[in-house]
Amino acid sequence: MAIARLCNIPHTRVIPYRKCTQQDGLYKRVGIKSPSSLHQRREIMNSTTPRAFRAQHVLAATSLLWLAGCGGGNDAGTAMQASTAAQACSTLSGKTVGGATLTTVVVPANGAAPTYCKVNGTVAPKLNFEIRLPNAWNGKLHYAGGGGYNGSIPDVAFSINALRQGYATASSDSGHQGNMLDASFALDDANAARLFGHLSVPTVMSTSIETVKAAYGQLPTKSYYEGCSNGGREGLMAVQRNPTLFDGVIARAPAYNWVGFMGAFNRNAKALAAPGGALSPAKTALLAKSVRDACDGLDGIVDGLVSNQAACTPAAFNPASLRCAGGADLGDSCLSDAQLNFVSAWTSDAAFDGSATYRNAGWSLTGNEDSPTGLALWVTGAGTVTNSLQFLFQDTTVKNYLARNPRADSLAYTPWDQNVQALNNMAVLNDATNADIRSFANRGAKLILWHGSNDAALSKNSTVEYYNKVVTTLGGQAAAEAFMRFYVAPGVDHCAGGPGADTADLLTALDNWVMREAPPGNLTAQKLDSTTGAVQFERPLCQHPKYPHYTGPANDSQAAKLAVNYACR
Ligand SMILES: [Ca+2]
Repeated sequence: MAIARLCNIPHTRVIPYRKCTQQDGLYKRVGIKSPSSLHQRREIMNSTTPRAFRAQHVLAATSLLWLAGCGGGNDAGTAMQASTAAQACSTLSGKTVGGATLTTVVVPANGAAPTYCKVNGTVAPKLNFEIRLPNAWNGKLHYAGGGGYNGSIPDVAFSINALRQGYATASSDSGHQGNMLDASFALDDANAARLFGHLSVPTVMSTSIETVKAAYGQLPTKSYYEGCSNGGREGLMAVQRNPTLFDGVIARAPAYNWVGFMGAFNRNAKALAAPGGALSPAKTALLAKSVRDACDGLDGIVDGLVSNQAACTPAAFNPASLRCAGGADLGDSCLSDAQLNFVSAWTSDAAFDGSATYRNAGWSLTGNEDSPTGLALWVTGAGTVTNSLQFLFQDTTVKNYLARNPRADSLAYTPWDQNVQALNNMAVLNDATNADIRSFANRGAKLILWHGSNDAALSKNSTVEYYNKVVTTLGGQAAAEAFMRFYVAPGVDHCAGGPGADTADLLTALDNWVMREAPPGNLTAQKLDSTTGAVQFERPLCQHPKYPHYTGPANDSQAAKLAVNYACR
């Protein structure tokens, strides 16, 4: 899921840019209270990088392989070879590729965004795509995935990093038009539901490959994908169902277990909606501080980040220690039994009838529950659960996939697995839970997983589960490491933001792996100033299950900012 779509910034954002405008768009469109009224807006905006700068750091990525039999405009591939964006636009204007008539416009350089040729078209009946062609093509194709329930073409911000490196980049609205929180397309448009679930990426890839060939006279040499949230799911879906489509995939915070996490969203919302269950910002701050007090130093430095999350066990911090005397709500210094019931639901696994894959791993306590783009935005609604994104996502899912009734009350839809056939139908469309990805691995393709440890939208622990299942299915760690990496970014929120270091160039790491057989090891992540783009601090981006442990001099704030003073343990 991703916030991005609302402000027309794909959710896939790469580690670096932000939700800035996204948040604005989100709240506007959904009509819920803006973070400003929740005392969050300033912090959200502060955590955002300017658009131009943002673009510079996008990770996105993608690219493609040809899908034989798809698309196929009869004049594709016959064009003159373009060498600049203007020439590409001239070559492609008015052409028909895969049945889609192309319109083109040269978009001049703007800030960090280079000049590019913007190519638009529609695969009938209404799958809108956009392909961006740089001035100097590097021969490769990049695909930037969507966010939430999609519904609009991801903003160019998610393609700028790739464009600057010379990639042709592609994106789509996945076959319906609307806001990212609205699944009504799935109620009565089976084709749109299939496109959203798993068909839009291979369809658009086919058209994109033909378009690239028409522009440059040759097929892309490599194709990469990158997406976050639903975009991460789309990437894993391609790995599982179209294993020849990409040479490399970056799946960040993947929403791969759609049935399971939507069920967990429903359970979280019910716990918060129960009498006395609402969690106010003050209570959330109490919880976060209590976790930090117990666990911040377990990674060698008290820096506001609980990087050694695995050590922050109930023995180190037990939420029950915050219980109000007698269990009733006695104010901001304690949690009532109803509020502790929510914490229990939040942190425990959920499993549903119908399949062993209909499950969700509970969220860890992180010490950063008070991040403005964390629990308040996604789960508690700052005390009003119906304002939260989890509530809104599960609500539209109940209405349009499960109850199939636009007037259904999602909080009264109990239990979540009352209609296993409905769960099965949604899983066939949207679940990317298959861990047998040998077809992808055996071709030599590469997969990079990434998840922020303070992700309040999608549980990092669910990605851990998928990673572990793949390791088991592929026959062990060595076989898995031959084609897969998994990085966890401490203190980073959903896709980006939060107090942790959220910026890393995964696209370059992937490309070096694919092109030069240089497997990525531990990487370096940065936290950038939202205004100037200056590096505020850095941390190692460790391969799971390692975390960055401080090894530098004590009480040295400058040393604490440098990745070299941490070791992945
Ligand atoms: Ca720490």
